[in-house]
Amino acid sequence: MIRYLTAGESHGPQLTAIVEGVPANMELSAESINIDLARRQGGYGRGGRMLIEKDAVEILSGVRWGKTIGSPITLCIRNRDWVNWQEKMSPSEVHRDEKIRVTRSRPGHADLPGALKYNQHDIRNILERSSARETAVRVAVGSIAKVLLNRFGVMACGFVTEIGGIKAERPNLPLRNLQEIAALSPFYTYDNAAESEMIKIVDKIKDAGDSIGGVVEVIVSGVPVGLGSHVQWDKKLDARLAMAVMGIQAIKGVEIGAGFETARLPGSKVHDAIYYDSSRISSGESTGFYRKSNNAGGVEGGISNGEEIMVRAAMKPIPTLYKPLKSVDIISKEPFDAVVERSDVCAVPAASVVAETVVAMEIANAFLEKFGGDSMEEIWRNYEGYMDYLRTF
Ligand code: EPS
Repeated sequence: MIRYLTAGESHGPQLTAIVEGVPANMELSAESINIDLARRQGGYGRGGRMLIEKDAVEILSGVRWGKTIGSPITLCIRNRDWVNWQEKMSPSEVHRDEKIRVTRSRPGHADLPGALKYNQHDIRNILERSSARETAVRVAVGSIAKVLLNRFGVMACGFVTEIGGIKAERPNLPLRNLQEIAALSPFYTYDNAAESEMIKIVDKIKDAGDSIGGVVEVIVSGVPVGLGSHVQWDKKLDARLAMAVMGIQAIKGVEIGAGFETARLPGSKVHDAIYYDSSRISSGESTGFYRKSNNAGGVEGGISNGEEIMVRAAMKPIPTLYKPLKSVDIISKEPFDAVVERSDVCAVPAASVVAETVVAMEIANAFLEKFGGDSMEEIWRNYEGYMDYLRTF
């Protein structure tokens, strides 16, 4: 199984991750990871910081001559803004300057609970790490998982499906086509009509000095039946996906398949009937069992059922507002109106890329749990053996 940790502050020198458990002999390049990093930086509604940063990953260990070697992979993304923060973020005592302390806690951020918890009287010591800047390196990590999954025909794609109440309709097209449409959309959505409404609402919100949230969706195709397990709560695939997605900054709700809608419908309209057609096996499927609907979102009893995995997440509006919100100074205890100099109006498109990559990491881990091996060749043998067995079931 793959495990990883990230480190780094938003205005520190770099973001770092150490990723252990990636099998040997997998082709991996910085260029392929950089494609996802660029996607995360794009999308309509980003603020001034994205004009400064141009994220590029450096691979510092674990890859040799274009292939993984089984050792921990170290990833690094340098912060270009660091040149402006070297003294303000210096690890050295000589640069201490109490005059630049941040004491005004911003509602909706980790500022106040973090300052109280860690006994910090400079909120910068909290906000630097709670910042969504950290998601850059999480995308780089998840991008490795995508490469692994792609080798086995598993594809994860993130989309924006709602901005400020404007909902996108999913066209009846294969995932590959949806991905192509979203790649050309400034909102990373598959519904062109909804997209123009989304642009209008973000412009309006920006002019009003406000911010706006939305819903992102990750669809994963090609996931074999049998990942995750019903036998223990923390082995359930849906539980693991929910944790990974909820771990993204500003996410306030997660649903699988029809999600909250299942609470409003009778069972006959919720559960997906099961059918069997043996000719599916001869046309390349691993099993003849199939469904005509997918309200379960590809997971039954915590186990993947062979249908598309579908995860959706609600992102709250970014809490840093140009429009002041009431708060209290942590030193003087005086009330003030929180003001900011720089923020994104809407980062939902970026969140769709982050969600895509963290979902890919969870699926990859469940995949390795089932088919695990130390090299890609060993995983292939395990995977093929299981597929052969499924076809004869
Ligand atoms: C963020 C605040 C902004 C965002 C940042 C997340 O940064 P700054 O304070 O430097 O203007 O741009 O997002 C990123 C830098 C990024 O790469 O996504 C925050 O407070 O979370």
